[in-house]
Amino acid sequence: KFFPERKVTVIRAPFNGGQGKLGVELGPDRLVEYGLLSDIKELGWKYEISDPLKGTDWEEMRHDSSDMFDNCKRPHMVSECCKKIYQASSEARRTKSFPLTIGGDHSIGMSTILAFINAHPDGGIIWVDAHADINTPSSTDSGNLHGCPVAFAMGLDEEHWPSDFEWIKQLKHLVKPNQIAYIGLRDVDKGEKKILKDLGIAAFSMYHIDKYGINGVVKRAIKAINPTGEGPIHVSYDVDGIDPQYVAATGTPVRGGLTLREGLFIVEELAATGLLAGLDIVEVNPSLGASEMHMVDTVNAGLSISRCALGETIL
Ligand code: 6HN
Ligand code: MN
Ligand code: MN
Ligand code: MN
Repeated sequence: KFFPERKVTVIRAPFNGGQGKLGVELGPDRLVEYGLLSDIKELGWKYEISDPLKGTDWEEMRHDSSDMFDNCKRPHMVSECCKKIYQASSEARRTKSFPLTIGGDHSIGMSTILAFINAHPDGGIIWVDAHADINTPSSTDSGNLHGCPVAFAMGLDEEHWPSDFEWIKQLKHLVKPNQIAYIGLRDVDKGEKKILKDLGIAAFSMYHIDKYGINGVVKRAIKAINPTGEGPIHVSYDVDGIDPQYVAATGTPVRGGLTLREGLFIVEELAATGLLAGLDIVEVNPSLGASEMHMVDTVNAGLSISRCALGETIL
């Protein structure tokens, strides 16, 4: 409904600076190698490719050991990258193209959801993940910024931000607590639990999925962020929301997750309602997993998420 021209902008985000493991920067190439673009075409969408990080020496930046702030790792690298992805994502939105951002680690989620909210100030976000990614510079234990993107997009703990993130403070809109809902949580840090509770954020864990079923949870999540039932919804999809038995090649796997079908249902339902207005697929790390099969399964799960989001299973 929001994309009458059926055009997708595939935003490549081969980025690894938000966490410690190498290999996640290879996600975009693998997704394309295994058929992302032909899938898009076959589903009747046009596409263009945006490559905002091209030509920047991320390798070099990663090895700059002075890029630390308190215990936050690589804030300069993360911020510079996120700024570029923010611009690419805003540009896609300006041209009424569906932004499909492929990572890369989840730190980039701060830029895609900020671009979304600044284009649609009354929009809603569904964050599919085993983790809440809402640590602040003060609450993070690991110092990995892929555990913090939601806090940056919401402007939490601003007084302790590394100066690199000044650009976020200049934006017209930040994400408000009633604009985001989580699905799939099962590994949430103590400090994060307090933030979720204090702000009253709609957070559906695996417990709620067992209790209400995935259909019940998706309905409740949509209702929490989109009371009119008409506004656009952006999905930031960390593949580790799905159980590691289907998605093993990812940096921070947690057992007891969504089945592959539950994971796909989330985007199917949003495609069916016509509310889906953007998608990130992140944390595919082709270098992890115990075997080639784990890599292939994980990449294929990412491709299935993309196809379901673009309407494959709506007959
Ligand atoms: N992700 N809460 C942990 C941390 O380091 O802050 C894990 C974060 C995982 C982030 O999966 O996108
Ligand atoms: Mn800097
Ligand atoms: Mn995660
Ligand atoms: Mn995540």
